[in-house]
Amino acid sequence: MDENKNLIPGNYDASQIEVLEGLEAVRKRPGMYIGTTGLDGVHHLVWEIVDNSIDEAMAGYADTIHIQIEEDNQIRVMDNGRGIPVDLQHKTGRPASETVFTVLHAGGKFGGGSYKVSGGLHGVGAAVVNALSTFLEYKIYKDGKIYFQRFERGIPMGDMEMIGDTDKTGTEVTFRPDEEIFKESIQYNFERLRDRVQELAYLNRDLQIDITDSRSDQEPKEASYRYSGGVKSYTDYLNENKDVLYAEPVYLEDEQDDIVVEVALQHTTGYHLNLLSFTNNIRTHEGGTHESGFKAALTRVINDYARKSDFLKENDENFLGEDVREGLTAIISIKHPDPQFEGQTKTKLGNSEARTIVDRLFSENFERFLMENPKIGKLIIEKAELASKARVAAKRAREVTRKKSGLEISNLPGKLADCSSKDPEISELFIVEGDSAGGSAKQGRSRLFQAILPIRGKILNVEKASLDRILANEEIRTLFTAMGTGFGEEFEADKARYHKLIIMTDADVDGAHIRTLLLTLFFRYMRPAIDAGFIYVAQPPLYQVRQGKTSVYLDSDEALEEYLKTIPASPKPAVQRYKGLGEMDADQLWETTMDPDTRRLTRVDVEDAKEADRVMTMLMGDKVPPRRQFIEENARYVENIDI
Ligand code: TSJ
Repeated sequence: MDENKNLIPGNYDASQIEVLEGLEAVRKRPGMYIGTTGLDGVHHLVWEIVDNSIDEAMAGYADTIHIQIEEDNQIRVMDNGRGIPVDLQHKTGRPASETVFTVLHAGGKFGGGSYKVSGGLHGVGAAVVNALSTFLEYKIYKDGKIYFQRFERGIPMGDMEMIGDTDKTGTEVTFRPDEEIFKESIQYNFERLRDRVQELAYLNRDLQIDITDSRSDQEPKEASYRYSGGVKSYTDYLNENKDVLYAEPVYLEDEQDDIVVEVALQHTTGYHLNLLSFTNNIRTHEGGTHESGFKAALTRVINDYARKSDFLKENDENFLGEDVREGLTAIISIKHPDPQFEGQTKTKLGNSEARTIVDRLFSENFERFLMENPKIGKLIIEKAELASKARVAAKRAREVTRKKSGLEISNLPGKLADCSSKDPEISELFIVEGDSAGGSAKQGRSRLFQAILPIRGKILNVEKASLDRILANEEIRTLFTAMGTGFGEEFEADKARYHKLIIMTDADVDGAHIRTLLLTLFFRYMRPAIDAGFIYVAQPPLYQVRQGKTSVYLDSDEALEEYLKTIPASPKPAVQRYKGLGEMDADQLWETTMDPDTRRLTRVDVEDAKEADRVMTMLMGDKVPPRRQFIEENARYVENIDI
């Protein structure tokens, strides 16, 4: 092709100057287009490109996508779709494909072709990726030919060229994020990209997506996904380690006015709702019309079915939504030509017709499913029935707890040694394992702002227990009453009587187990307290070394070994290993673990609590194989664990 026709240098016209100005704007304010210039921004570029291939697949023209991370963090995305149109456009005289990569917001709406449904909160287009890359090259396989063009920092290095023949069709784009823009790092996190690739494969049934990582400074990695069950397979995956009420997830699907809805659901024997909703492959964290339609329709159809099949008698009350959702895992995926995203984080679907179509899907298909599968219908209803009974019992128990949870000390549990301060900001509640450590803690504490609640043995495992049983547990009731916050959905963080809740357990496996149990409890029923940063773990030492008049506390075998190397051989150091907090006297406990000037506390974040919850689910769930595997892998650490 003719050199002089290049955008740069020479042959400027108004539209080409506009193009250059557009690219310059993107490089000047990258944050405006992709949010951040951290690693998230780098990953954003990848999804920006991959979304186009997903769109082609959703339109039914592609079924395979490859993503290759290559040397120097260049990345290649390929699909076997129709290939981006290459025809010359009247207005600009440029090939449509060049426009895609140089004009902001041109993607998908050129060359006459545009998609009904398009992925992406992203959707800022390939031109933004191009502008923020040191280089970008495309190869288009189309009509028996291969077309090629290269850009550097968004600027064409030549016209599109025909470089060969082919019998394939598809699009291949290779680019490298510009470290002048992404100053933190352009090192992709393979695992993060892989997890989203897997999610995309679940959300787009039968679409094959491969991802490989062949950067020479890392281990080679690869993953490949294709699910013929789509969101139904996703539900299976989410329930992999759980006990399910019926073997196969229920799958429902409908299409109307170019809106596609898919729902998969399966009840487990657990107590928690796990509901994931998506619109055009984007997770709708804040829910919206599709989710509320789902909840309303599920409740209505199950109640209707329970009446028709005489499970609910004339005078029985209807099940509430929370009853039919207890232990439910569900995925709602909707593909919509014109989604309206609302809410704080723009992850709430606003389209009212989404509610209508989900509602219809349930009225027609779920009702029929229950009629045709009465055994499953019975299991679902029996589960709802148990849930509703537990709900009524819990309400009664809660009323009792609430009456007892006034702020007057006279109403507080007897085992609690409260502090004298009434100022939550400075007040601390130590939850201490065992009566003897509890005794030392009560003696050693600063009574002004430190309260002590000893708990005995292992508290009830919250994973296996329903709400009414959790509340019936003495130890747990005491804890919630002492905190003054209520719990679960009625939790009120601003009622907290202490802004530090400190878990103080032994530095052994049993201590770790009790800590895991407590964190699981907080994760499930006091989540806002974790978010508010109220939960801490105390770090008691493992060793005390005395030599002459000096005494030093140490945390680990390694620290002990290191320390012993640094001190003189005589007089002979005396090493004491604390098996439990109970072995420390009141002064030692104060000095090592409770005194704000010398103690070490670790604040618990949601990730810590989530991990505890995950371990707990595995250890305590009814499924034996994952539990056995975990115990085998961690035999060294869990030899004493009592499960
Ligand atoms: F974003 C992008 F441009 F960089 C990009 C686009 C990157 C990658 C990896 C793939 C794609 C892409 C685009 N794959 N498939 C398509 N298809 C079209 O653009 C296309 C093809 C044909 C027609 C038509 O109406 O004939 C319409 C379109 C939108």
